[in-house]
Amino acid sequence: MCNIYTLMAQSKGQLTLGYWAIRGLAEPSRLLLHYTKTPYNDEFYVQGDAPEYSRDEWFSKKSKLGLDFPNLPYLFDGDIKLTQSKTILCYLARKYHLMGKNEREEAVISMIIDQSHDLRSELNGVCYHPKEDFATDKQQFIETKLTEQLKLFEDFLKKTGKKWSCSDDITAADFQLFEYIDSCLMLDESIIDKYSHLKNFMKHFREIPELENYLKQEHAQRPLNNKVAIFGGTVIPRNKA
Ligand SMILES: N[C@@H](CCC(=O)N[C@@H](CS)C(=O)NCC(=O)O)C(=O)O
Repeated sequence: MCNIYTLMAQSKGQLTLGYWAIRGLAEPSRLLLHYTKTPYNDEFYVQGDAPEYSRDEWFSKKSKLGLDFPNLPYLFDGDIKLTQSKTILCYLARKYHLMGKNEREEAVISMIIDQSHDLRSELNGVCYHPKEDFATDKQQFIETKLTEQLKLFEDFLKKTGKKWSCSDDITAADFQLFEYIDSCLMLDESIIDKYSHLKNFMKHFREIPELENYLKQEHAQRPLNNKVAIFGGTVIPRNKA
C-alpha cells in the first residue's frame, strides 16, 4: 500500500506529497516546502511511455491510500490526508504562516491563487487537448487569454505596490503566481518583457536564496506536463538564471 519511503517519512513525522513526476499542479506546494526548508517525501508516479501512456502506476494505488477524494496531488501530514492542489497549498501556507496577516490579506491571497490556477488550466487545454493544432492554439492562447491575464496581473502588482504580490511578506499566492506564470512563459519567454512589474516579480522570486538551488536543479529538471501532452511532456531547456 505504502512504499518504503512513505513509511520511513511517516515514522519520522514527515509530510508526503504524492503527484506525477512533473511540475503540474504540485509545484507551487513543492516550492513552498523548499522555501520553508520542510523535510518531506515526494511520492512520484510515472506515466508509461507512448503509445499507451499508462497511468497504472497511480491507478493501482488510487483507492488504497485512505483518501476521501482520491486524486493527484495528495498530501499526507500525519493522519490528515488531503487532495485538491489549492487546498494543499493553502493548508501548507497556514501551517507555515504564509496565508496573510488578516482576513483581508487572506482573501486577496486566495483570489490570486484561484486566478493563477484558472490560467494554468487554460494552458493545460493548449498543451493536452488543442482544438485545432498546437501551433494555432498556442498562438491564439498567447494573443487572447494569456495577454489578457498578464495585463490583469501586471495592473494588480502595480496597484498594490507591495514587495510581493499581496503583501510585503511572501505568501502562498507568490508560489502559485510564479509557478503558473513561469509555466505559461515556456511557450514564449519574451512575452513577459511587456510587463515590467510582473517581470520584476518573476526575477525577484527566482532570486530567493532558499529556492535558488531547488529552482536551478530539481525544478529545472522536471517536465511541466505528463508524457501524453503535446507540449511540455519533456524538459524544456531555459535561458533563465
Ligand atoms: N482540481 C484538482 C485536479 C486534479 C487533477 O486533475 N489531477 C490530475 C493530474 S493534474 C490527475 O492525474 N489526477 C489523477 C486522477 O484523476 O485519478 C486539483 O486542483 O488538484
